[in-house]
Amino acid sequence: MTQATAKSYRVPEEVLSIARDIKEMKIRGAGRIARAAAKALMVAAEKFEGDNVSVFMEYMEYVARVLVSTRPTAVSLPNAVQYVMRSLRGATFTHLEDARKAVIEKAREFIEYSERAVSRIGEIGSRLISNGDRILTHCNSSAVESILRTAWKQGKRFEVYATETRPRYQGYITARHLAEEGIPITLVPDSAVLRIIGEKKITKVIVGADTITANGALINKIGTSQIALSAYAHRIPFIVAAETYKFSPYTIMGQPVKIEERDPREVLSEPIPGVAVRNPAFDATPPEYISMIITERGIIPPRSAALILWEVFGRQPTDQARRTIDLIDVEEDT
Ligand code: RUB
Repeated sequence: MTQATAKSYRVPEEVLSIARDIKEMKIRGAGRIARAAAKALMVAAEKFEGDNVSVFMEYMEYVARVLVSTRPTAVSLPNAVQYVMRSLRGATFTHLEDARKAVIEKAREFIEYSERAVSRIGEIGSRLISNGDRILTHCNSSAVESILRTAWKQGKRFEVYATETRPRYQGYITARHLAEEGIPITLVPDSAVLRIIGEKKITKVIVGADTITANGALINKIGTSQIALSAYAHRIPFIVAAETYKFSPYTIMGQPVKIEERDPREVLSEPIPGVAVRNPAFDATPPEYISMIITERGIIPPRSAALILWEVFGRQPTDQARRTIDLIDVEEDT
């Protein structure tokens, strides 16, 4: 049997290019990645050229696998793909147009939900911001930006410290966005965090999330756990902003979260002979160091993560956790 490829399925270039952009981090941040994946499934459904329902199903499953294979850590990606694909997986269609419509509707629904969730987190989280706050954030998170922007628009006055976030410097994105809003923002090296917390009397740390596990641990950009430890040492709140599709149903069965290990050249562009380089892109912060998680459904203590999973996924988490998928690399395959 010959191996199916993007070419044999005639996957549109627009879909493959979204997958490549996620892999190469031109599209990045857990929420954006999830919305881009839903959009890719929508485009794939719209542009499918055949007329056979079962070929359409196979083709859509193939596209889903390519998308899920792009980056391993943010659970928002498989959650978004699963949300859209459930429209096909649980149903029997006789007409291609009905199947196509089902995918397009679900993808649109996910994207709209996700955008509303980010702005709802902004509203809920803004209530926690007070005049005079000195807030530290790490990396670049749309959910965190939504909180800060909303609070600022409400007239609250505070200042923000953003870490550079080596090696990809996503902190620069945060700094630029907040400066555009007129929010006082100071960029600091990652290694200055403990010093800044003490010296500037930081009042709150707020970060985003790539994945929240069933026991309430946070998986986020590398360096997050060091910041959480520093906040804990100074007894200041460490707050996480996470839409509910960043909670991982897979972890209910104890499946560990895969930490993406990226190209060492992101750390050291010119290799030094005899020097090994590691470049893990994410780390895990245990629930003990997390004060609260702001979701679009309200604020929860980290230990209630399993309740969110139960509410959002119902009995499905275990079904999902049993699913194993063969990964397909978008670059090697196209
Ligand atoms: C981004 C990162 C962000 C979360 C949350 O990592 O760790 O904190 O994804 O972002 P990367 P958002 O740049 O490697 O994708 O709130 O925008 O979903």
